[in-house]
Amino acid sequence: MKRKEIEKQLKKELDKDRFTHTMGVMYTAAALAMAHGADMEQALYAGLLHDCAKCIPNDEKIVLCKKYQIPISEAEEKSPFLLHAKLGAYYAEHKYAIQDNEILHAIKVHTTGEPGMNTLDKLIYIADYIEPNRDQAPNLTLIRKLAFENLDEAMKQILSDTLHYLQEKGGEIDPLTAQTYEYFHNN
Ligand code: DGI
Ligand code: FE
Ligand code: FE
Repeated sequence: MKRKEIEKQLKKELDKDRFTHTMGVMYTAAALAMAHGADMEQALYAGLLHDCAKCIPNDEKIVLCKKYQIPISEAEEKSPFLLHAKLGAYYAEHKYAIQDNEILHAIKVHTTGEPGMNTLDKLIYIADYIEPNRDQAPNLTLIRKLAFENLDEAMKQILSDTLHYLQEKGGEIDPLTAQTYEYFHNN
């Protein structure tokens, strides 16, 4: 589907704040692609679709993953909201007819990250965290600057802050999040 058509559809499927966030991620990802010489079209599509499954109720996410034979990890069973990433990649492919596997992969790993993430994966992960409507996270001014200078340094800082946040609020840490932290801090 064309970007404008997808946008129109998402405006109906997402709540107002989520749609505003989505547009913020789309344009921030595009700006990051410009800064780092990456493919802007891929960044726009992945940014636009990254949270397309976010507004489905959690119990329904589990039902839908089973229906589409999307594997549910132990961490996702405990924190079903995490499934919006995998389910989002599924919808991007099957509902929004995205055939580019790199776009689908960036959507799939946008919440936990993954060791060995490629440039597009990082652009989306970072854009999701720094888009202009975000205002809760610590170090946002620093991370926004880092993001346009060095993607790996921005990844490091976001992963440190995310792990601290999860430890403080007692959130279940998905092993993938911990492995991604290790990957960026030991390479
Ligand atoms: O969907 P968004 O809110 O735009 O952003 P997201 O998909 O990156 O989700 C952000 C939330 O995910 C944030 O509150 C931190 C949380 N998160 C990231 N890694 C993990 C995690 N939550 C749990 N429980 N476990 C994780 O490993
Ligand atoms: Fe998300
Ligand atoms: Fe998001």
